[in-house]
Amino acid sequence: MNWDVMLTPYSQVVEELKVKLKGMRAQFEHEKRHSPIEFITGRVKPVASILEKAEKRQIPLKNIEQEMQDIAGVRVVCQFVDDIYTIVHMLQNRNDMKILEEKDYVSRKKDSGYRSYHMIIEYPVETIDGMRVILAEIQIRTLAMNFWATNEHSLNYKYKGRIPAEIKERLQRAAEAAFKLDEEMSKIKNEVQEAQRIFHRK
Ligand code: 0O2
Ligand code: 0O2
Repeated sequence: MNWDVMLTPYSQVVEELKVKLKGMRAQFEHEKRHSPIEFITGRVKPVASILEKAEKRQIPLKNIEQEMQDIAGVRVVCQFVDDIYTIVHMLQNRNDMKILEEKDYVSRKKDSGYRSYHMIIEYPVETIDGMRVILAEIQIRTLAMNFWATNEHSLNYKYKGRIPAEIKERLQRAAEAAFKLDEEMSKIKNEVQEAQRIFHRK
């Protein structure tokens, strides 16, 4: 497989989605409204990770583009839990992507303690050989959820997916603490936003 050629449209998709999401943020800022988007990151899954996941899930290489949905991935990080659903609704109303699947791990966390809202989309991209429809994953989460997931991801990597029980327990507690933090911040959201508006005017 020529990975460079195969992955080119995927990086095009990641870049286009980042531009569009950043455009949404800029519009909120210009209108002096609270932006539900704090920042955006994106990546094309590295070839080694694609191969590893294909092996684990028993996906034949020829089916990868249909069956592996997160080769192109963008992550939208927000301040407040409400913002997640604001973004979800905005994405649901767009005409430039088709949502195939939604997983709400925000209201129902995974066993690991992971919280995030996932969307699998079909996104059309123009290539020199014509239009192609590419699968991509959008993850939407708060700063607190992101903090937790980033650390848990590193530990999973370190322990090759077999995190010791004691650390797992700590992660569960950390996940609860992150959730509490989101809840508390939601309660003072209006205060925080007013302060940010005043700060922005100056
Ligand atoms: P990119 O820009 O897509 O190549 P910005 O224009 O604000 O989105 P900038 O000015 O390039 O980004 O730099 P910044 O804000 O320092 O962020 C550098 C990268 O780190 C960006 O990813 C951010 O999305 C990401 N990032 C990670 N954590 C944070 C955070 O807590 N706050 C902010 N503002 N950014 C964070 P990209 O997409 O690779 O950058
Ligand atoms: P990477 O390294 O981030 O690319 P499922 O079949 O539902 O069990 P599936 O189809 O992979 O799993 O979808 P799911 O559960 O929505 O997860 C997709 C991605 O979400 C993962 O990609 C992770 O990025 C993130 N994710 C899911 N669960 C966890 C978790 O417990 N902890 C952390 N830190 N991230 C999680 P990859 O390909 O696994 O990994």
